[in-house]
Amino acid sequence: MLYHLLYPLHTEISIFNIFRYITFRTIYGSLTAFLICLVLGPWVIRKLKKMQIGQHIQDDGPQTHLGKKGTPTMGGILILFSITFSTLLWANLANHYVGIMLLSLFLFGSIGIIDDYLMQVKKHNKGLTARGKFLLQVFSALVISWLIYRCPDFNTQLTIPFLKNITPDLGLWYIPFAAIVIVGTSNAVNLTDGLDGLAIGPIIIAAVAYMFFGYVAGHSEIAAYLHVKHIAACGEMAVICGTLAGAGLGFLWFNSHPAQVFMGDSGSIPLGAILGTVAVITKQEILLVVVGGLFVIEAVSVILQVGYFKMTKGKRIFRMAPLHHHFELKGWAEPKVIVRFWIIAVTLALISLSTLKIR
Ligand code: 57M
Repeated sequence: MLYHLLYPLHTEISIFNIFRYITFRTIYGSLTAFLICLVLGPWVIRKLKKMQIGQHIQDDGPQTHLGKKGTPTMGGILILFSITFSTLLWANLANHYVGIMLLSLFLFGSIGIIDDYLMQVKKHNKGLTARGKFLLQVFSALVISWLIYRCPDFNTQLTIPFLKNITPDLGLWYIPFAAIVIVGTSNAVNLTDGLDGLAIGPIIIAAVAYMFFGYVAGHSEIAAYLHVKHIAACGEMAVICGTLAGAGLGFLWFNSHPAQVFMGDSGSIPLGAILGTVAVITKQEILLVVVGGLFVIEAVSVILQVGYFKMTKGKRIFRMAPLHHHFELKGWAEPKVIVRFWIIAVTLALISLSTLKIR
């Protein structure tokens, strides 16, 4: 909004020229989202407590989690509001990719909110059924992928990390491929969200990495220098990733151990989905396996554990899946697991950024 309201005035008031710059809008977009979370956080937590939206803790998990009973959940709505408000304020709303990102946030946010609402407010045992939730995610992801596919400046070639000359063209198959990326990331983030700050930390880290990818792809000279496909409209992804990182930091203020609030499905499902969406738009879809490598590790630990458990009728590879529970049961203190997982996420993000140069 500020871009549309103030930038046109730059011919009379030259300082408004600054609203043209993506770097400026990214920084202030992230600060705005951060401040909204920080200021509204205590009020939202009080409201959630008043509405008795408190986490039920399963007693089959690590015993240390029993003390978390009643911690308000659904804090994701605070993140969703901050990202949306800040994006509306700082992004170029005429940019088609900005619209698609907001739609992705809305569709997946609605799935998460409905799930939490049924579980927390209606006290409906497990919220949406796993099948119902999955079908809604697939449908939403197909809509988003189709919209991206239709964008005139979007191509359906894959970017293979480290190999700049190999770019297989998926054509129409790009739509189901992109949908798998989006649904997969949404669910992997959801599985990771099981310790204080464990999911939001790597989300912030991945958002910062994609902020760079979006900026580079959107800048004709830098893109040419790094041999990255130039997509002018992609630059605005930096602004949105900035709002995601800022909102994430603001939420972490309250979600850091010992957490005063959990994000719930209202947070984990849409945040994973918009990471998947931005990876597709910036044409760094496959690299998401590295950028969000921590989410992949957590999801793979569940697949292996469940598969092995079924095959062997009750035997386990890990003490408990997802992997963070394994380390907890080995006796690591919760903050140690969290910070070590963050360290892995930062390392993976750095490796992924190096692909801009090594190719
Ligand atoms: C949701 N939810 C957390 C919170 C958060 C197939 C199976 C592996 C699925 C998996 C599962 O259900 N995962 C998805 C995980 C829960 O957090 C809530 O859920 C939201 C995210 N959707 O925002 O609202 C608990 O996590 C803890 N938490 C924190 N801090 C946070 O900031 O401490 C969350 C956020 C919260 C809180 O304790 O209550 C969760 O873990 O339930 N299932 C599992 O993860 C279960 N694993 C399991 O059964 N493993 C089996 C295999 C064979 C399937 C095994 O390894 O033996 C574990 N979860 C629980 N008990 N609660 C283990 C058993």
